[in-house]
Amino acid sequence: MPRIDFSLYLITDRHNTAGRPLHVVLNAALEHGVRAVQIREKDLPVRSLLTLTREIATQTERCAARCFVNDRVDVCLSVPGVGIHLRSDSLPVDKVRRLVGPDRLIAVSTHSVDEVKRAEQQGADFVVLGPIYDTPSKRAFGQPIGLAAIDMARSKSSFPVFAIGGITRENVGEVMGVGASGVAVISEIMAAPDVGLTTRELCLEIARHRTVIR
Ligand code: TZP
Repeated sequence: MPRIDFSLYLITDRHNTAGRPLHVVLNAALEHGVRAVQIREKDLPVRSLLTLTREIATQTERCAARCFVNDRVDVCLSVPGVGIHLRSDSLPVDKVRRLVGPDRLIAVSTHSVDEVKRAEQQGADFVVLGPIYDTPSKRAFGQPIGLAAIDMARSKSSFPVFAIGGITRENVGEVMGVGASGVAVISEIMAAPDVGLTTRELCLEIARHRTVIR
C-alpha cells in the first residue's frame, strides 16, 4: 500500500461553508469519498485548534480517512495519527521529520517545480502545487502558475504532486491528465450546495482521468 493512498485532499475553511457547521460539511464529504482532510483554520487560537483537530481526527478515523493539521507541529504531535501540512516558509521538512517520526505523513505547500524538488529531497510524503488556476484567495500573490508546472514536476519523478487553486469538477480532468497524483480543494467542496454530489462527481472525474504513475 503506498503511503499516499488518496487522491482528493479536502482543505477546511469554516468561513466558507455557506453557513453550515464545519462538521456537517466534513461528514457529507467523508461519506461520499473524501479520504484526506487538512485542517486549515489559521485564525483559531491554539487550544480551539487542538479541540477541533481532536474532533475532526475522530471523524476521519471513523471513515478510514487521513487527517492533517496546517503548520502546527505541536498540535499534530498532540493528536495520535494526525499528519502535518507545512507552508513553504514553515519549519524545514527534515527538521519536522525528526520531530514527528517516520510514521506521520508530512505534506508541503509549493509554488514552483524547484520547491517540489526540495520538499521531495527533504523527505516530504507529498506536496500540493499551485495555484494552478485563478482563485480569489490567492490573487494578491500574482498570476496562477498553470498546468505546465504539474506536467514538469511529474515528468521526471513519481513523487506525489497534488494540484491546488481553482480546481473544480470542470477542470479536474485537465490537471489529472497532465499527471497530477490528485487534487486539493477548498471552495469546490466547502461551499458546494450539495457537498455529497460534488464530492462524488470529483471522485469520478479523478478516477476517469488518472494517468499511470510515471
Ligand atoms: N494554496 C494555493 S491555492 C489555495 C491554497 C490554500 C486556495 C485553494 O482554494 P480553492 O477554493 O480550492 O481554489
